[in-house]
Amino acid sequence: MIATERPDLLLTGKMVPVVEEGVDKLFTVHRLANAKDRNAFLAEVSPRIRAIATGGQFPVTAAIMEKMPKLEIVANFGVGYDSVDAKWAGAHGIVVTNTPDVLNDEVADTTIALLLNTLRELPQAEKYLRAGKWREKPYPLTNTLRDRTIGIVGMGRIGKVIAKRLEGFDRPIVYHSRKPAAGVPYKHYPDLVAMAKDVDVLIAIVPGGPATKNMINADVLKALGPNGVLINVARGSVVDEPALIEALKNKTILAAGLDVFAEEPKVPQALIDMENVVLLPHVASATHWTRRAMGQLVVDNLAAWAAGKDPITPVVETPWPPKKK
Ligand code: NAP
Ligand code: 8YV
Repeated sequence: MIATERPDLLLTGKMVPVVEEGVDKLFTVHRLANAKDRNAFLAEVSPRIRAIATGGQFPVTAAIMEKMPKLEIVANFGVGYDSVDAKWAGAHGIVVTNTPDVLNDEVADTTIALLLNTLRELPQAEKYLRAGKWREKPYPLTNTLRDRTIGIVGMGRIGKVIAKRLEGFDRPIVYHSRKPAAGVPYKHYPDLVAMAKDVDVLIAIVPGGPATKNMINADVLKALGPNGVLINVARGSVVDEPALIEALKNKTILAAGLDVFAEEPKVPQALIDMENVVLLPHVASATHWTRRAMGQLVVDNLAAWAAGKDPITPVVETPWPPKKK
């Protein structure tokens, strides 16, 4: 990029202030959120777009990118970039960046909170108190973490931090991933059903996308069994949602704590109506501190590219420097 030029950037939705303000300093920003007719807006700006800042609410598909012949970078707000067709981008010389590591602690904290809330029914108990029912009789006794083995599905950046926190609970920890993770002391299961048979808690923290779609299916839930608890902080697509609803209804498993859903922000009424679930609106990283850090990394990636430097956190599908278009 030429230093004095302000490249055209598409902002696909409303973002945290650090991104909104950061991109305004460097780019000519085209805000899709302000468009009355999104298709007409995209048709008009696409030929000029050289950079996209996006946050998962707008799928950055091959069809979108191929209308942008000048596109060079897609900066994703979030470590998971399953809403960006990174493979297509990589094959067309476009770099995709994400926001790894800066959210590990927050997501791990939320995962532990969701696990304990699911087992100890703390949201339900609070609702009970507010409804004045405590004056009638004590809240019933609940399940516990005390007698459980925990299986983590995904032992990457966040899975490792979750495991570190869980060590403080003195419970056995095992994990599933395609390859054993270097340097971790826990037992590795290459087979998810085999691990589900041996544990009482499954915590999902793998990427979304075709390779993990519905990997937690009816067979896995059956193997987890009637004392089993599923915690999903990964992506809704990782769990076969209808199979999960059936498993919760039929007591094939005991309970679930879910931060993510197949068709966000839609949550199946069947889940909302259930007592043995705790449901969160995709908030695992949603604090001012962490979202600011994620936003800063989006801006830093874009600024590095705009200054002709290497993007800071390119994803594996888009090696840097890029191949020619
Ligand atoms: P990461 O460092 O890339 O780790 C991913 C882990 O998943 C690795 O252990 C990987 O091991 C395993 N994995 C990948 N594909 C797999 C497959 N097909 N089968 C089994 N295991 C597989 O990613 P991270 O930074 O920990 O983030 C993980 C994901 O968490 C993100 O992609 C995002 O979707 C989700 N997330 C959600 C929230 C939220 O708000 N709820 C927040 C942050 C992240 P192998 O490659 O050896 O299989
Ligand atoms: C964000 C996430 O909520 O990083 C991720 O993969 O799922 C979350 O941290 C999301 O990306 C915001 O769009």
